[in-house]
Amino acid sequence: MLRLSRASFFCRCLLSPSNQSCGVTANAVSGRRATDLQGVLAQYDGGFDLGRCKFGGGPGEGAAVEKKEWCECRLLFTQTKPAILSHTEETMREFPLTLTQFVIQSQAAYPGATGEFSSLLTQIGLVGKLIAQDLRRAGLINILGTTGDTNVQGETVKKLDAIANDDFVRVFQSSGHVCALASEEMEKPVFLPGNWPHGKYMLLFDPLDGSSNTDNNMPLGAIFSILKYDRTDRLPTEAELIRRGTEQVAAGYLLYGSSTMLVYTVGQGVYGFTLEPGIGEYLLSHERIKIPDKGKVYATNEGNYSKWSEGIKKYLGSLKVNDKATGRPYSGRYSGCLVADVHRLLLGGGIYLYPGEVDKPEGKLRLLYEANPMALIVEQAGGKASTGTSRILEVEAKKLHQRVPLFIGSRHDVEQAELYIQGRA
Ligand code: AFP
Repeated sequence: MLRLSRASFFCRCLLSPSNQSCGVTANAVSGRRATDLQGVLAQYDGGFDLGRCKFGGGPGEGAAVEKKEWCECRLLFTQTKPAILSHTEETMREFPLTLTQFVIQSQAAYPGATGEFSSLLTQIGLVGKLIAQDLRRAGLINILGTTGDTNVQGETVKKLDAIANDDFVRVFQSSGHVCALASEEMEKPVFLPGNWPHGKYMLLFDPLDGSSNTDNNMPLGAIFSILKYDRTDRLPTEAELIRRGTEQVAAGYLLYGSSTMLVYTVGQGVYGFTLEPGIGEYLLSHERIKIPDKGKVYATNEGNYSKWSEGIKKYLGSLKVNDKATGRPYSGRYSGCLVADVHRLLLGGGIYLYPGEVDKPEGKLRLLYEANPMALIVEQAGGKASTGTSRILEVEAKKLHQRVPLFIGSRHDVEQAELYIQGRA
């Protein structure tokens, strides 16, 4: 709670040629928040100068209105007596759409949509909340460190890897929407006869991306890729989960950083939602994310430099040249969590690269759980994702845990990397 002498509210007003003013009383405020506004005003023991109305959009302050027009307004109130106002009230504005509301609204564009997909996304959001809750308390309860096991990739399993994987499986076992699950942490897919034939989706996921960050309070993520399974005569087979990235019907990630975010695409742009912990809802915070065509940041584990091909070494060298005209040198930023690094690039541009090594040309990252979903997101945001020689989304998938080199980010930056790798620069 904090003491304020001024407060502001956002609202929508309908203006018309005969009424060009938004009005300065609560009664004149139209739009969704009118009731809230009156409710909030009623709580104050102070009077208000319902003063200035600033047009934030629409025709603009003082402009003539020729037809009926909606106008986003910011109303400024000056309190004449001190009162206690909560921070939420202070910042009250048009309430952003929740994830569910957004998906339902977008679904209206698809006449045949059943609502299953929106419910599936809500379940992913639920997994995110479960994991985020554990991560918030991880230093206080005994869930840091390793389980003592090694996964199918030959990597040490962190306790949180296992917990996150279990959360995905538990939630989707009883969701009804998914008939098969494949995870970076599970050698074999899990088929869910109880959800079939109703559940027509298949979910592939990396339950905890960047798990080397678990013990250091650094960012983590989860990545998901959604495929559709149309047959109704039998459950899918493992082979039917192994598809090209172009066949994904949706993809996204959860980012556990200073806030928890869910970012996804269904092939119609990229949308980001931030978890509002107070109400447990994901709210639309990043609409139609567009990646800049060129950035000034590169993200890579440069400790592997000596294992890379000459082309990749030359490309890295080119990013460090001091040349103001071409925006170089680039800054190096690497978190060890693909989700966090790609999220930074989506918003600010640049390139993430995890190349193959001379003795391990397939690289480290998993095609189906990491590269494909991130590639769909970045392409949908206007960027590019490449193996260095071809488009990630067109790579022929041959096995579930297949690895692939990855160059992903701003279009110009990825194209530059390709030139060096292919010996054309
Ligand atoms: P995990 O998903 O196994 O935790 O690996 C993380 C990751 O796949 C990706 O998120 C990182 O960018 C990359 O590997 C980090 O690998 P290095 O530790 O070799 O840099």
